[in-house]
Amino acid sequence: MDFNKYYEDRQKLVNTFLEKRLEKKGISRVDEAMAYSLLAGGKRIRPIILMATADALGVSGYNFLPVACGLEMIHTYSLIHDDLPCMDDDEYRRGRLTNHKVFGEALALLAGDALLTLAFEVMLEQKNVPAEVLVETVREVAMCAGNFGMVGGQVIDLDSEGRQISEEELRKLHAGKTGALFIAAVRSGARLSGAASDELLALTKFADLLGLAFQITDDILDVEGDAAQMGKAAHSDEKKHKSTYVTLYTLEGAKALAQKTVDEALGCLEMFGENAEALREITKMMCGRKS
Ligand code: GRG
Repeated sequence: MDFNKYYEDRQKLVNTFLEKRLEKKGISRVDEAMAYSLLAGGKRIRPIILMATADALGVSGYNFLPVACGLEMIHTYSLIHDDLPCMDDDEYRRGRLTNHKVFGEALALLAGDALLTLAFEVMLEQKNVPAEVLVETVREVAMCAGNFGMVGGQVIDLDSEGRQISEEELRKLHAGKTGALFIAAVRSGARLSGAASDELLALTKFADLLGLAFQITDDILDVEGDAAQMGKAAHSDEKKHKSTYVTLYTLEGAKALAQKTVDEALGCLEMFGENAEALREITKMMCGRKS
């Protein structure tokens, strides 16, 4: 398959959907702050994973843009809040100044809140799926985004600053902070496509391993990127005294673990045959693998 074209086509569709949806204005200037971050590029990985999961089940992922784009709104809200001074205090995101640097802290906070709530409005605009399937899908997305998932993981992250944590804690941290939205993307795509229970099970395992492999790769790239830039192996998370897969296993150990995890993730897709080609390519792209 021409994966670059596959990815670009879907990226364009997501961008167009998001732009159009934001044309419907609210009653205040918060709309500008929402659009600033939501339309600032971004790889759109989560919505594309949702669509590729539907494709793996033989259903066109194009059908599920509202739910897919809702996930991107939730992701963008989390980035805006994560960048705030009370969290990571970042200056740049997606190649431009962070939301609070441009609009101030109060408006950035509210832009994140409004994106989170708009996400649920947009997801519930999804047509052509049975109401009970949509309700269950959106309920699961909510769970993945909140204290059982992304927010919970972020809090574990805050609590782990300045100390080494165990592998178990690190796994829980990332399973929540990063992994939960990947699980939401895959399970939403699967549910909306009418997946059978064995398919849902295999895809959930795949999503869990994908999130883990993505995080290990991110930790490796963080070290290698900083080492290349500064000629030494002290990287940003290490400087903040955070535990990473590299601090836990060494660089070589983390690379071996990443490879094993990617292989296991790809193994979960075997039952879907050729239809899962896009999901395989996405996995390799996210985990820096050539083949
Ligand atoms: C504030 C509730 C709350 C949660 C924050 C997403 C997050 C949780 C923190 C962001 C910091 C971070 C590095 C998280 C790990 C996940 C990750 C690599 C996010 C970036 O996602 P990409 O690569 O970014 O998909 P784009 O910009 O392409 O969408």
